Amino acid sequence: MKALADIVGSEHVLVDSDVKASYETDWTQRFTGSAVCVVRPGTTDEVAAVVRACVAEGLRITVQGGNTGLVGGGVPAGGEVLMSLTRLTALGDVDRASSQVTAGAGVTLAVLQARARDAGFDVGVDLAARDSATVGGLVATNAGGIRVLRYGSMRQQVLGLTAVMPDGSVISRMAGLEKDGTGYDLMGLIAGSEGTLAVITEVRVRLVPRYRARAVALLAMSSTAAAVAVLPGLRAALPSLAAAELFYAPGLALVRKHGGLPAPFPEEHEAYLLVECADLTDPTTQLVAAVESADGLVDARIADDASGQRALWAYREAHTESISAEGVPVKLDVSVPITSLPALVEQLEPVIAGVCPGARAIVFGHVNEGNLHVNVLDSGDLHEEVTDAVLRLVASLDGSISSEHGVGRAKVPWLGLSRSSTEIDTMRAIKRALDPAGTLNPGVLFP
Ligand code: 2HG
Ligand code: ZN
Repeated sequence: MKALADIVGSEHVLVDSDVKASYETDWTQRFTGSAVCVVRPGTTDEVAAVVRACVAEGLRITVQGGNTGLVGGGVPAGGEVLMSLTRLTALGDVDRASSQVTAGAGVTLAVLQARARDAGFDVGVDLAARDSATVGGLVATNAGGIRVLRYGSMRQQVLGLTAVMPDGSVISRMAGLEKDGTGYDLMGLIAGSEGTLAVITEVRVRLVPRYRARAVALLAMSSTAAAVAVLPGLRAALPSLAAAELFYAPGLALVRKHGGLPAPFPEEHEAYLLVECADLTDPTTQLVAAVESADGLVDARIADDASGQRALWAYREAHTESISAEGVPVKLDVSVPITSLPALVEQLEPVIAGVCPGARAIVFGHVNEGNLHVNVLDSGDLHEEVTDAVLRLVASLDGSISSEHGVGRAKVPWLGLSRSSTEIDTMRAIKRALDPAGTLNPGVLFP
């Protein structure tokens, strides 16, 4: 501890159990583990020195950003040094010539968005945890969110990284080169590696144009299949399409209960599709024209002003918090080929009821990517059985057991459902090559 205090200052080494506690449990309250201490470096050099000091002591490190991850990847298994990166808040000016900005790993998404928007740009990734989720965590988990349809996931926004390797050496490629054909894509490898290969301390982020003119529609659809079928037409007719989100009556009921929100429609419907367009000029007319003749459309609400749009988005964005207000859910973030989405939705309930009759499934997600967030409440001590049943169903439909939240600790035993043994061996070989001592994020990703 003395060695760490010498590097970061004793005020940034937390050993008191009350002070450590908030770092040791994840946002969902499902995952918890005790750290020998929490260390809060403030620069890349300090991160590198902390890593070297831990290696010298034979200590392992759990890396944490905003602690908004939902698979337990940012909390220790037990006995690690927990390295929190929230003090890495340096944020550069927007570089207009390249449409890029440099952000420290601890900058929150909301702060990054504000910096981009002040300069007439925007960030290509957005998600409900924007006020706490950090740039480093977003890259480390290759976060997705509500704009993937238009701009891709976080990895696609990364044009440069500074990262501390497991031996304390530093890789820094921050020139923001749009093209770089010099060998292996190390940045792409580190992005999405869930802190198992390197500690990201700084990111060169791609910015996108800021489109102020927005239109949001909440569509009541006759079925999941209808919601899926409407998408190709929307994508073709609306180059300004920026989001397409799916939810159902049980989730809507929880959001209304906990948020005190009015019913969006006089009647309950099979499926709800929230669509947003963003453009230089008002996209409302095009959006209305594109949706009005859609098969399976039962009712619709369109909002062309900011407060109406926020009100419609609240039905979708308040899902996570409303579910947690009911209890600690089993969170299963999965994706299937889009054509299999209706089959997945149809089979979820009977499959869950088969292993845990009293459980309640709240399902919502990002329809364009075939990405559903299956949240299961009231599963008692059957969360492993529920997880197993749902992930096997997903695998049977050629899906992925983790779409955008990562594997973390939560899904380690099921990795083999989505990755072949050759793939897992290859990933292990990379891990061994870069981190032979297993210093970074033990217990995450690999068994
Ligand atoms: C979202 O899409 C997040 O809102 C959270 O990925 C999903 O709470 C969840 O299960
Ligand atoms: Zn999501």
